[in-house]
Amino acid sequence: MASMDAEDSISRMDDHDSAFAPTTDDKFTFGLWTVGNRGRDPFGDAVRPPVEPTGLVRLLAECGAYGVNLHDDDLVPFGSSVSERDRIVRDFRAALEDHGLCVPMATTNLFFHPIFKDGAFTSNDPAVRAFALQKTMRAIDLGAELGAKIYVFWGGREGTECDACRDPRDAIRRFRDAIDFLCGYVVEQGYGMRFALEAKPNEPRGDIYLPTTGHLLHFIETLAMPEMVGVNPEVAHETMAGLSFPHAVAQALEADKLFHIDLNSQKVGRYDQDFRFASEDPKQAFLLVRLLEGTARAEFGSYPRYDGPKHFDAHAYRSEDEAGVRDFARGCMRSYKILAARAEAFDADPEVLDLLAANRGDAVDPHDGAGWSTSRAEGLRDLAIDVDQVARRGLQWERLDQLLFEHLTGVRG
Ligand code: GLT
Ligand code: MN
Ligand code: MN
Repeated sequence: MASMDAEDSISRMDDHDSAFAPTTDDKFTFGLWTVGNRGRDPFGDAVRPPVEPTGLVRLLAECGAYGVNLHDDDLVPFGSSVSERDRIVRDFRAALEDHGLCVPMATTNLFFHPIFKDGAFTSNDPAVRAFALQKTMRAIDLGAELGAKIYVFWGGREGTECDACRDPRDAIRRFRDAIDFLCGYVVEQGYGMRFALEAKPNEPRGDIYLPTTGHLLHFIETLAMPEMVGVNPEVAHETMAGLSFPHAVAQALEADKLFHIDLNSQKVGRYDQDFRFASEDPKQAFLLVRLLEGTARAEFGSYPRYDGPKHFDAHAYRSEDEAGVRDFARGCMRSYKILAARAEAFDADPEVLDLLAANRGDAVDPHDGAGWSTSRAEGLRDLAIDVDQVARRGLQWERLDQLLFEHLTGVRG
């Protein structure tokens, strides 16, 4: 009898585990710079040995990832000859093929080389701006060769410590000129790529221009080809700014601009921590996954599931060796899937549905949500609303939030 119980519990564990195993449909991706991160920080040297890009492809495939993203320099070291480049790309493509991984996103390293010490596209120096464009055109060619359909722009050095050095309007104008030019390049080459801009408020600069996803969403509308450009919000970056990440993502989704997403975890008020997904902020992560998976029943129908790649832009703690890097990568994907299951259960809970339905208030304006009309204005002028009665009503969001906690912790559902 005892052994039956043991067998049962093992098979239940297997079922449970396979429910959270990553599949191609999840589109989970990692950057070469994430699993390849060697743990160097401003105060200490690398703690892990370097791993070749082909080795990282193998590691990711073994962990169950769908794709791998890269900066130009992650794959082809800065200053490589054309023949070295071609050999590296050939070997990398062979590794992708062998392990069944794709490259959904590529980007340019416009922050590491000393030439970018005071910006790339926004630098005051025309030679720096020209070099940044030249490097990006080559990196876009590399991305296209590897099949990338999303191209990310993270302006890590596009900022300042000494604000008197340029008018921030010049920086914005120069950044616009660069993106407009590169949109033209992609169209002319016929690459069929879309751009995703990534905001960060500071680090490595004192202040970075266009510091949040909201700033970028407006900036995009001022571009020559706004339809080609969306955003790549990152959990850590919006959290560093003290803002709600799910709200930033919701605004991007609502505007049809969520082209890509960088998932990780972050404590408010710290340096860019890039921790394993959901490790620091399980409630925010739950709300984010709920939003991306579209489990919430919307008031006027339902919102679609986000279908793009889910990129873990994070890295293992500095305490880890290669086995720890695998724990980190598996943990990111597993936590996402656990939260997706929890969100599904929360949104199917009859008590949750009742609370949401019961606390919408009574319909009073027959044209609610219909925007402006003269007749609506006239109707609203004459509408009798029992202000005291409406104001008195308790909404039960305490109960709803407690239910969320209980689903999140697995106590319920
Ligand atoms: C860098 C940064 C990330 C960006 C990458 C893309 S590079 O690691 O911290 O947030 O997404 O350039
Ligand atoms: Mn990022
Ligand atoms: Mn980050």
